[in-house]
Order: sequence, then structure tokens, then C-alpha cells
Amino acid sequence: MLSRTLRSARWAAPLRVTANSYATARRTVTTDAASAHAEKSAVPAEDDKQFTVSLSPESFENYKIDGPSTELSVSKNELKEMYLNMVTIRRMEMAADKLYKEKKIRGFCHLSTGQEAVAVGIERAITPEDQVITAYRCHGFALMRGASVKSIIGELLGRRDGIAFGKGGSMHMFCKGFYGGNGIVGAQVPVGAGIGFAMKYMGRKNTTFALYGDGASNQGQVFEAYNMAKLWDIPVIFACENNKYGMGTAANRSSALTEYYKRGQYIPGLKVNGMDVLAVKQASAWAKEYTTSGAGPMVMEFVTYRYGGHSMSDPGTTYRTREEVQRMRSTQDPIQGLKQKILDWGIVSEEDIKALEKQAKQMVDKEVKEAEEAPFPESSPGNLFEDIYVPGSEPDFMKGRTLEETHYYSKKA
Ligand SMILES: Cc1ncc(C[n+]2csc(CCOP(=O)(O)OP(=O)(O)O)c2C)c(N)n1
Ligand SMILES: [Mg+2]
Repeated sequence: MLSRTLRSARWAAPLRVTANSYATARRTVTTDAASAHAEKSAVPAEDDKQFTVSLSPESFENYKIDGPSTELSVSKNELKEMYLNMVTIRRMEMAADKLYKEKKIRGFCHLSTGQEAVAVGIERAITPEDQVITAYRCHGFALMRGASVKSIIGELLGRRDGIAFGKGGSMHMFCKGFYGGNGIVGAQVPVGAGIGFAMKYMGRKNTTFALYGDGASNQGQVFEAYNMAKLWDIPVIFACENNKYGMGTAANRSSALTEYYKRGQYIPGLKVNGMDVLAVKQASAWAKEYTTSGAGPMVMEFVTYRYGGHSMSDPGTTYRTREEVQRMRSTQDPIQGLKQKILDWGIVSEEDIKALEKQAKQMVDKEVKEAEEAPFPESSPGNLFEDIYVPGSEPDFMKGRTLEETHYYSKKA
């Protein structure tokens, strides 16, 4: 009896200590999109001159690293571009939403409305030579990597002018420095580690952002990728977009530890206000510097929120309250937050904001129209067999469903 008491006490003690210390150490970053501060008097007259913005002290949480400074250097031009980029992504996603409801886009379609600051902030911190790979919520990333609205919407509409020639659809978009668009939850994470390895192997000073969701973070392959990346000190940033839900399951119901930035255990982590584009940029720049310095991988967590359902077929209201969505929209919106700041700091006037919004709307409307007017792919079986192999590396033939459908590459020309 005594020994059993001792045994249970021995087992209970460390658990209690862990639980308590975890509870007291727990603090969370803000998701306030308008928490940065700048002295109006410090804002220069010139559009391209840098000045200092102070981020909220609650923008980041660090795990095993010192983390970035909350002092950030930006120019007026950059702030305006960030605003324009976020508004453009939202407009494009709204256009996709409408086309889907008109049944012009079919199949899966996952929108990133609410999460724009992540794609925009990361892009502002990297160069075209750095690499990005993500899951299926990918339209905004494709745009930021240089794809046109026409090629993205054209892809959703299944047109030949689409970015993957209309064969990939919403989840499979690629362009230079962007490896998709991946539909298998978590699968892009080890691929991202591989891209990072390629950068290191080729002696390039470039990082790779491998993005995934809070739901995907529980996949076994994520941890296998962490392990390999740390063993080989691969310059890769494992970046979790924690939008609070994986389909209809809240993060705290799917994840035993919702502090995703600590999930790398032996890999340093950084939790970031993912609703503030300035915090995202600052953290991403720091992570690029860290991972390309030879220090190995990093885990990041962007705390963000999706306004829409998981995909177009999910109304998104059965597992969360309408009030919750409304509260995030009205108080933490990344676009409204930046707008408020750049107005407060005298970077733009109300008229300038309207002009930027009009610019985004006109560009998106024009390119959506062009995508809609683009022809469907020719209805020939040959189309199916194109764009599979790098030209010149095709086999002699590929089998179809029947002998007649067999496609001979050599005869194609
Ligand atoms: C291997 C695999 N399992 C399940 C699914 C179905 N599925 C698609 S998205 C998703 C949830 C992922 O949630 P999260 O990683 O949080 O990404 P989010 O949709 O929030 O961006 C699931 C389970 C899938 N596509 N692939
Ligand atoms: Mg999620």
C-alpha cells in the first residue's frame, strides 16, 4: 500500500510541476491589427524614406531564441503597397467566391479571407529567390509570388490560360519560387524541407517557407521533416498558420499542445501576431536571417483567423458562433488595422485610400473578365497527356483507358 502511494506520488509529482509551470508560463500574442505605433512627427515627407514604427510588445513570443526587435523600419511607399496587396487578395478571393456561387468554378475552393497579412508580410521579407510552399489555401500566396489575377482565376475556371493550364484548379497553383498549392494535408511540409535542402546543397543564401495549418501540424510527417531539417541544419521555416480551426474542429480539440511555435521541441520557435502585416514582415525577416545564417530550421506560428468556411461548401457557422466571426472581422481585421494606422500616421488621406481600393478593384475586375472570356481547353485527349513531363524527358508513350487512347509522345510534334 505504502509502495503504491509512493509510486503514484512519484508519477504524479512531475506531471503536476509540468502542468503548473506550463500554466504560469502561458501568455499569448495579440491579434490586434492596429497595435503598432509611430510618431507622426517622425514620418518623413519623402515616400521612399525609411522611418521607425514600434510594434506592440505583444507581437511576438519566442521559444529558445531572442526573437526580433519590435522596432521596424518602413517607408510610406511600402506601407501603401502592403495595403494595396492585401486589398487585392481580398478582392480576388471575393471574385472567386462569386464565381463559385454562380457555378462557374467547380470542385474544391478554399479562400483565405481574413488571413491576407500572412501572405503579404512574408513576401515583404523575402526575395523572389527565396521559396514558398503551402497547402490548398493558396491563392493569396500565388499572387504574392508573382502570379497574375487572370492566371489564378483562369485556373479556378479551368481555362487554358490558367496558371497550371486549367488542370490544377484551386489547390494546385505553381510559379517561380512557389511550389503550390497542395491538397494532401501536411504533405507540403517535408517537400518544403527538401526545397530548403536544395538551397543549402546549391550553396544559396535563400530560405524556404513551408506553410501548414493548425490541423496539419499533428501529421506525423511534419515531425519527420522537423527531425531531418534539424539534423542537417536546413534553412527552412516551418510556418503554421493557426487560424483556430481545421475544417470544423477547433485547435484545442485537435491539438494536445496548441502552442504550435513550441512544437519543434529542439527547434527554436516564434509566435507572431498574424493579423498585423508589419509584425508578420518583421518576424519573417528575422526568421530568414536566422535560417540562412547556418543555424538551421525554425518553427513559426502566425495567429490568424479565416472569415469564411473551410471551403466553399462549408458555411462555417456550425462549429463557431456568428458573433466570433463578426468580432474578428470588426476588431482584428488586417486590412482595416493597417488602414487605421496609415491614416493616423498621415501616410495617406481618405482620398488616397479610396484611390488604392479603386486601383485594386479595377485591376481585379479587368483580369477576372479576361479570365472568364478566355477559351476552355480544346477537347482533345492529347491535352491530357501534355504538361506532365519536362519537355524532352517524356517516355515513348502513356497508356490511356483503352488501346486507342494510348498517347505516343514521339508522334506529337
Ligand atoms: C491527409 C489528409 N487528411 C485529411 C484531409 C482532409 N482535410 C482537408 S483540409 C483539412 C483540415 C486542415 O486544417 P488546417 O491544417 O488547420 O488548415 P486550414 O484549412 O485551417 O487552412 C482536412 C482534415 C486531407 N486533405 N488530407
Ligand atoms: Mg486551420
